[in-house]
Amino acid sequence: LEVEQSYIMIKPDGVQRGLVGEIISRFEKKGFKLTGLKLFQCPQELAEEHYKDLQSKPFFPKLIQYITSGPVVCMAWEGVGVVASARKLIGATNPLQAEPGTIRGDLAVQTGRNVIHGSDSPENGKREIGNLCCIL
Ligand code: DAT
Ligand code: MG
Repeated sequence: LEVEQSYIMIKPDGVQRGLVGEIISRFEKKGFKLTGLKLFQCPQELAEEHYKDLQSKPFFPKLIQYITSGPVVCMAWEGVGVVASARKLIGATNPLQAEPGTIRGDLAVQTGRNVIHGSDSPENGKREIGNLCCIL
């Protein structure tokens, strides 16, 4: 396993519901290193770029509407195996199928309001951090 970076984004519902501290705390306690953080209102074009692989899905317009509906918290987390480990901390896409103890399993109900994004590969981690989490 190599040192890698994951793009972790707290979605607008997570920010509105006051879950930022709770979510950051879980990554800190696990032992990963926070290397970038910002509050960001995602413009439509960037949201479409971020989710471009899902362009053809019927839920795509709603997904873009949701992600651009309020500020998100963009973060870069670094560590050995952080991409796969973050996906485990986050839990399944559908919060009703996410295990208790995971972020989605503990804090969410709907797929369309699932609180958090995490990169699905180290390559996408790099790409997403370049796109959205351009710190400083
Ligand atoms: P994940 O966020 O777990 O990586 P994904 O990349 O497959 O899941 O999809 C990105 C987001 O799109 C997901 O967090 C919520 C939304 N989404 C996925 N599948 C959906 C569905 N069947 N209905 C509504 N929204 C969906
Ligand atoms: Mg995904």
